[in-house]
Amino acid sequence: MMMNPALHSAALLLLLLLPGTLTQDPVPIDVVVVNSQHSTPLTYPTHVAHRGILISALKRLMDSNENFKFTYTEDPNYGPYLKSVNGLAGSDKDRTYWELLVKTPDGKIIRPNVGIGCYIPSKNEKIILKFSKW
Ligand code: B12
Repeated sequence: MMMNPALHSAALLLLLLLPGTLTQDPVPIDVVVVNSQHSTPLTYPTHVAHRGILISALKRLMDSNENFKFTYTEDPNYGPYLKSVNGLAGSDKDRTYWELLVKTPDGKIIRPNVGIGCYIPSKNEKIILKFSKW
């Protein structure tokens, strides 16, 4: 049986478009470390896979840049908890922690309601790791 010509060209178009839809470009982001003890924030340009989670970008950044390091603990309910950045750890005694903030390209600062294991960064976001008090 012959294929309908319109269907045939639609199928052909789909085949041509498929590689582009299957492979997605990495998403560029900045990781910004803010610690009031340092006057200027440190900015690390990096990237995350399309729809990838923040912790994977932080791990890749740590592997590729000796000036960035972080540690985390595993919470039984909420997953990875960001414990230290560049050698400075949050402490229950001092009521300090690394707060996760995000500056979107339009300049808004949001405080995600999930941690580094769940947050999915979008293109050109500044991921702010801010040493804070609670
Ligand atoms: C108090 C609290 C905090 C305090 C904890 C201080 C302390 N050591 O006691 C501080 C201010 C540090 C905090 C921080 C954050 N929190 Co909080 N926190 C809570 C809250 C209100 C109560 C937790 C509690 O004391 N439970 C009672 C104790 C007995 O149980 P527990 O299991 O031992 O509690 C521990 C965990 O909850 C852990 N914890 C607290 N927050 C978070 C967040 C993440 C991602 C992880 C892995 C662990 C964790 O700290 C508690 C004490 O050790 C809950 C909401 C709720 N009502 O449960 C949100 C909650 C757990 N936090 C939440 C979030 C999102 C955060 C932040 C990511 C916010 C941000 N954008 O910065 C950060 C963590 C950043 C990081 N460093 O990884 C979310 C987690 C949701 C999710 N699926 O990821 C919750 C559910 C609130 C919400 N938005 O709905 N948090």
